Amino acid sequence: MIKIYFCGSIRGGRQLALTYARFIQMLQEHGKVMTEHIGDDQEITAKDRVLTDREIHDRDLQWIVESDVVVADVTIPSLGVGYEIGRAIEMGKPVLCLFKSGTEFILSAMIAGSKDVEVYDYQDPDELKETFDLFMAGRGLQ
Ligand code: 6IA
Repeated sequence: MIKIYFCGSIRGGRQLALTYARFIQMLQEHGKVMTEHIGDDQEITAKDRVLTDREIHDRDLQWIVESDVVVADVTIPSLGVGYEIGRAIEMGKPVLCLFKSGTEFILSAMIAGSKDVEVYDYQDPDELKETFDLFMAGRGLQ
């Protein structure tokens, strides 16, 4: 089973938490999602409040090392998500970025302009079902 690291904003803002939860559900059809908690506010506060920032950073980075692919919702600007994408690129991981159109947010040129990531716009998460199929299949991961 492939390992998928899903990135979504935490301290950057939680407005899209339900969208993250849907993406995680969809990705679970393809493999093990290392960061199931990103869609779940209660889980984040319950579990991660007992971890220090250093522990969160080191654990998450280790999960990226272990993952086959990284999928990031990049709609809400988040330092953590941007950092994870940069580290994943340096590790040579395939990175798929998802950007919700029609919001107040404008995607950073550092993501929109990177040749090392694929960016897909969506309005409803379910529109990206086929994209996930192709992305996973295209890398011979299924
Ligand atoms: O800068 P941000 O907080 O928005 O960064 C979010 C990204 O960093 C996510 O993709 C996560 O993988 C990672 N990350 C940041 N904070 C955490 C966290 N606990 N737990 C897991 N992953 C994290 C913070 C809990 C705290 C708000 C009580």
